[in-house]
Amino acid sequence: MTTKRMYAEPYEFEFDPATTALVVIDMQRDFVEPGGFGEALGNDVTPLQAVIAPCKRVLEAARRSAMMVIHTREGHSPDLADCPPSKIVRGRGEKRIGDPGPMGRILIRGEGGHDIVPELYPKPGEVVVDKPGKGAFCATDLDLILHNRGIKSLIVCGVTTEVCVNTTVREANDRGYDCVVLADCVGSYFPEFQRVALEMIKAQGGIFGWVSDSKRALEVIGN
Ligand code: C5J
Repeated sequence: MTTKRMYAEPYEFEFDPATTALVVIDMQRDFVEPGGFGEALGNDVTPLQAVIAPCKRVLEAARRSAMMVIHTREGHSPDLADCPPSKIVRGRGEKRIGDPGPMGRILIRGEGGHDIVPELYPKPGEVVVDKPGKGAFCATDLDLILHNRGIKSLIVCGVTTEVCVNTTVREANDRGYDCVVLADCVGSYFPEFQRVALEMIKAQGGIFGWVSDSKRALEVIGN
């Protein structure tokens, strides 16, 4: 066992790379690019694009060090059988899940918008978890996949900080995983939510986990 220590808040994040996975949450065109689900909900997607470059640096370091890499994608089957009706109507927007958009049907598996941005595209051998909800453990095999590989710690990147990142970290924490969230590798449409969502994770002695950043992570991953 090799113990590495990453500078983090509220205190150092200790992990063994052999039992750690990098989890890249929902870096899909539907959230990050114009014309997708994020924009259909009324958001300006440009703040999320800033996350791509630091995520890519961490992803490449994880690949070089042979760390387990998991990508998640939020979305639904074409018949919407796995989409709660409440999720479809929520927001009362003009464009809804399943409607046609410039990148195909919004948030539907197999459509262009549902796919991961080219810069962070999964390599063969990396796990891709398709999830119908915000949390990556809800109605997926993620816990089983992590258990089978002996994973105990998660380094978390992706979007959005207050929705799918926060939900997944909370789910993971309740299942006994130690999570560190890299602040510049997670993004929100709202600066205030970005700040508060990260505060919530590390508050009360790390009630849900730790917060660090890509620079600190790169200092220890693969070294
Ligand atoms: C949202 C997500 N924000 N991936 N999904 O609806 O955070």
